[in-house]
Amino acid sequence: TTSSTSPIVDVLCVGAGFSGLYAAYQAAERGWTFAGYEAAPDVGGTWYWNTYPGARCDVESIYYSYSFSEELQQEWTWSERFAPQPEILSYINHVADRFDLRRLFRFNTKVVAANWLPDEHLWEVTLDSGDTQRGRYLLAASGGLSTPKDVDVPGMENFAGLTVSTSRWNISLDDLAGKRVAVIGTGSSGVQCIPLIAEVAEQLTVFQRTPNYVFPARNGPLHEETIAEVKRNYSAIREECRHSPGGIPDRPVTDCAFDVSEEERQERYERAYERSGFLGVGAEFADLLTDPKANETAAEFMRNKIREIVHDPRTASLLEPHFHPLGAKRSCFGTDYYETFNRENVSLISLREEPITTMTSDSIVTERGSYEVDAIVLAIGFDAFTGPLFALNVTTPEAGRLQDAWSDGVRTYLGVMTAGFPNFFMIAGPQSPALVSNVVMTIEQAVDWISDLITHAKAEGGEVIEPTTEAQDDWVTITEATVDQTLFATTDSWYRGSNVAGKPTTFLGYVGGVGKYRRMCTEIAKRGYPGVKIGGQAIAPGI
Ligand code: NA7
Repeated sequence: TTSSTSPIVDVLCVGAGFSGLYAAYQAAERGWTFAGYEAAPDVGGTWYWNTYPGARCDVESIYYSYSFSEELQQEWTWSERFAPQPEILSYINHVADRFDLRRLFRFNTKVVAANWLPDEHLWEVTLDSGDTQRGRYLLAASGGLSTPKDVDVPGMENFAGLTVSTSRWNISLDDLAGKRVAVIGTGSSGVQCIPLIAEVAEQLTVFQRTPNYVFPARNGPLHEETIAEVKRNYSAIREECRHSPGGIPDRPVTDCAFDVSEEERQERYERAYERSGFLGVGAEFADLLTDPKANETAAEFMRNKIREIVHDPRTASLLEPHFHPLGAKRSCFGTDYYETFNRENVSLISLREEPITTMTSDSIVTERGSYEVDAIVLAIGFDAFTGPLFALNVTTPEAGRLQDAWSDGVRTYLGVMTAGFPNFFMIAGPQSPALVSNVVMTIEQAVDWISDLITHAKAEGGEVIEPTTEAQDDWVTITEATVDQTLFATTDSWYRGSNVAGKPTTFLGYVGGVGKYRRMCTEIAKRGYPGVKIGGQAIAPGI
């Protein structure tokens, strides 16, 4: 069929990960009809797909979880400081069942187009089956790190051995046992899977383009007393997270790297290195992300650690990050990452010394040599934030497609809406704090704010919601001015779209802090949403 006779719904939603499920929960709470679509066979979003060995969250599990239900946070118990992917996925499944949200989604179903019908004030989504569905509001809960980057490794199509991507992992670790394996990419995904693949592979060759800063994750079981303590104080902890810079409890530092002696600096880095996590080395002084010289002291501390851990001096020097400031590109948290390079069966190739020129059916060919392998693991990252949004082909007759409207870079109001696309909302979208925060906090805040705005508009009798161009321009200026003060602005990374060829450079997040952002959004709501046009008298019956 090319059309459907399903009744018009209030909310159309793409994605059944953390964002989509909470959006469904809020819709149900508010009595709105909801039609959700999910490409995967089940809930989970990025945690459904990223099942590679070692996949885990590097935000601590007690924070990286929903805060909206006291019962939920009391009944669920995390087993480790950093939850492994299977545990996060079972948590998401638990939430879906507990709040009866699964019925609100159609699985194995992709939204391939979304068109605004200006006369009806409705969105019409087209599904990969050809079916269509109409609804008043369109929520993109499609995630920031959900569209894998296109494979841009030369000659990949020639390779006849086993190929697997971390973001679409579909083999078992055993399938790599006794094989000569290559891993291409050393971001968080590569860093997490490399030590585990090394344990089973006959030979592992890591192809590294840019060495990153890898902190020891210091993962471990969560002790009963810790859990009891957290549960006793959960609502206070969550409140602290909501008003913190990163969506995790803060550890404020006000002094700068050169305010203290060299000796004290080293001691503090050591303690931070032991503590690890996002409040570790990279957050030890207030100026590490703004002053390159200060940053260099932390960077050099990490390089020393690498030289201490890795026995072979040449391998150690290739692993030393020299190409970007610490933290300006997403830092990684590993377990035995550098130690893995001391294994007999592991070697490291620097793609800066010898770029890949092509592949043959059984080898990776670089400018210096040829490496025979049985399997290639791609850990090359994502087309972050805009990839998943553009895949929806969101279109209005006036503004055209979202990707055309944003051809010179992303433009949003609060990372939530964009001018020219009425009733279209992004949850944890580009230019929101999602990028550099505990994203679950950002998701809850966004869903609450969007839902309140819709409630407000309904009460006003308006059903068309759109930000003004002026408010949007202001927000873009704020996000740029905020990031321009930091080393993020000058470092190539997926944060700025520089990992995807041809992607316009827009810093994809707001780095002013989760707490500050929340205050701004709350204030805007209190003032009756000045920046947002609410119009369109109700014309469709029944909603
Ligand atoms: P990332 O962090 O984007 O890492 C991708 C890695 O792959 C990185 O080391 C890249 O090197 C490398 N890469 C990408 N393309 C190529 C090609 N063509 N050839 C060789 N090497 C390549 O993705 P992850 O999946 O690890 O992590 C994404 C986020 O998920 C992470 O930040 C957390 O927030 C969770 P480069 O640095 O570009 O030189």
